[in-house]
Amino acid sequence: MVMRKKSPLLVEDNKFCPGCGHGIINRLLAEVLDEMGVADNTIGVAAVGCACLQIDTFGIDWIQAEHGRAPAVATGIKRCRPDKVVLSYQGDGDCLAIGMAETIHTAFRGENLTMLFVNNGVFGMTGGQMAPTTLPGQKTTTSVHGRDVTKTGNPANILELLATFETVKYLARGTVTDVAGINRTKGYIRKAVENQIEGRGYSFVEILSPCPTNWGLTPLKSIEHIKNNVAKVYPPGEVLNRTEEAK
Ligand SMILES: Cc1ncc(C[n+]2csc(CCOP(=O)(O)OP(=O)(O)O)c2C)c(N)n1
Ligand code: SF4
Repeated sequence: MVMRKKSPLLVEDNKFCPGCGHGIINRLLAEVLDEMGVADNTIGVAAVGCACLQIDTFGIDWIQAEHGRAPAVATGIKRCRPDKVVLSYQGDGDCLAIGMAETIHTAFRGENLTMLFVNNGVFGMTGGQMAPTTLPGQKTTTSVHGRDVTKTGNPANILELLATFETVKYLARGTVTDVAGINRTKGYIRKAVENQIEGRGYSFVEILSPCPTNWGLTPLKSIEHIKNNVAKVYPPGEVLNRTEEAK
């Protein structure tokens, strides 16, 4: 087996639970920024939750935004410093619950930004509460009998919604469940960063990610759960690419 060397941007071991998808996604983002030679010129806007645990271990400049406010903070930074690569990194509780307004309005405005959205179906750090992305029937600490869609609605599909905005230029959904999926996800992240550098406008990449700790599953069972259940509700792939017309 050939082991790939870790990106020099990952300056310390990460703080995520074993089997957590954030660690893989961190590595992909680090590889992309490193390979593109833009790490020194990048500002990451971290959210709250486990989605912010990389601020000490991932060697780019980070700022942490209040819960849900990452797209607004990223907008301010990018407008003041258009020469910087600015990206946000959010979980689903952050991006689609408390921060839905910021997510929508940043897309409406078509900011020239790269938004990364880690969908693990729960509020991870605070104990696995139901999120807008929780699957129908999924048990969480706030839906102990399983999510009842007659009371809480269906899982939010943000890519379907954003695809209706003409200001949005690039949308993709990746997975981290196997090597092919991980490689495709890296390609989506790279495209989303390239789009910003080329001034093509708003790019948003969702990544389906395991949270074994709150799902009560082993890391391997968590991967199977994504393949067999989560990916059926949230099909992976490139959803929208208007970057040709944006050139
Ligand atoms: C205004 C505010 N409300 C609530 C919290 C508590 N809080 C911290 S992390 C978190 C959960 C975040 O979940 P998610 O965005 O899905 O990220 P994950 O932990 O799953 O990566 C919450 C509710 C907070 N920090 N600030
Ligand atoms: S609680 Fe879940 S999202 Fe947070 S680090 Fe652990 S596995 Fe990852």
